[in-house]
Amino acid sequence: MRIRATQSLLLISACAFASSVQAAQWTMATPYGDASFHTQNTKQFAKDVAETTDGELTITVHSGGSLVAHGEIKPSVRRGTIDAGEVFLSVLSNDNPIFEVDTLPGVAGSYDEAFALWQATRPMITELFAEEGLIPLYAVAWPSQGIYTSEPLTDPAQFEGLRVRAPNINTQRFVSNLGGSPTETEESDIPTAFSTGRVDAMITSSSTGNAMTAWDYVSDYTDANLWLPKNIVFISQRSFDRLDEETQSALMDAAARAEERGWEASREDNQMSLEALEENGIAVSTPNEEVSAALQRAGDALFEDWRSRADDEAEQALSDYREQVGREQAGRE
Ligand code: PCA
Repeated sequence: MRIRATQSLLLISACAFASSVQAAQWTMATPYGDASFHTQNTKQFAKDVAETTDGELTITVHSGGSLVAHGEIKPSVRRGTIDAGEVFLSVLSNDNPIFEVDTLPGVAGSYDEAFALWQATRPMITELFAEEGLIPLYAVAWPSQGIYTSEPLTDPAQFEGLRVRAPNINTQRFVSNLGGSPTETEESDIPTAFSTGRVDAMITSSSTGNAMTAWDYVSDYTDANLWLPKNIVFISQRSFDRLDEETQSALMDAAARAEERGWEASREDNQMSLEALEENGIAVSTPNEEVSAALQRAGDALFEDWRSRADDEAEQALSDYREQVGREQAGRE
């Protein structure tokens, strides 16, 4: 009897040991800091995964570019150095113009349209990621992009020579089309870019303005509703294949919940951030007619440039989207 008890104890501890050996521990990198609702959502996703898999999969999220620089996140997941990553989707535009379709003015001007654009482009984006051994899990939009300046933006001539911080190549092109001088700067480098006098203005969202305490550097926010760009969260196919089926499906379920929660959080964060900007002395306004017309011209040129680079599949995804939301024109409405 005693011997049997000891044997079963041994058996139990052997099982516990085996399952702890099998439990997967993933590393994930995001360029955005803890003040961002994206990072908070992603950390919630990791928590959700750990809970719903009973610890079979734990994901440690390294935020603020602390582990891997933004440009290295996708290559690192591809190589298997890390298991998962989050990036600003449009920074991948050198790989394919479809990745920057969400940074074109006049394509999607509301959360509903931005979500429909994600649905229409998701199959193509998933295919392109699969070619690199990657699986997209979910994507979440930032609030719409606007312009931060250190004086009221009332005349398009103010763009002449203005050094504007932009988060991706397409936004840099947009700034050039306006006559400004663009600089690509990571979100986390915004305070330094302003305090060292490298930039005078920036294009980003209410959320990033708030998270980066824009009132320390600028006085005005022109809420121009330029576009609603997305972050995408993805994993390595190889890491995924090593999970058992139950864990895989818990992971995918948590990803679907993260997507839903993230879009909601984005709307809420937009409201909250606009209020925070105003409370801290930033004058928030919408563009006047002259500025609007200049933004429209710069946007049209940007769109033509995109078309000249996009392949048939990307064009098709865009026209599927347009058909779905009943939006014919490239122009802003
Ligand atoms: N914030 C990020 C991406 C878009 C946004 O609103 C940034 O400015 O870098």
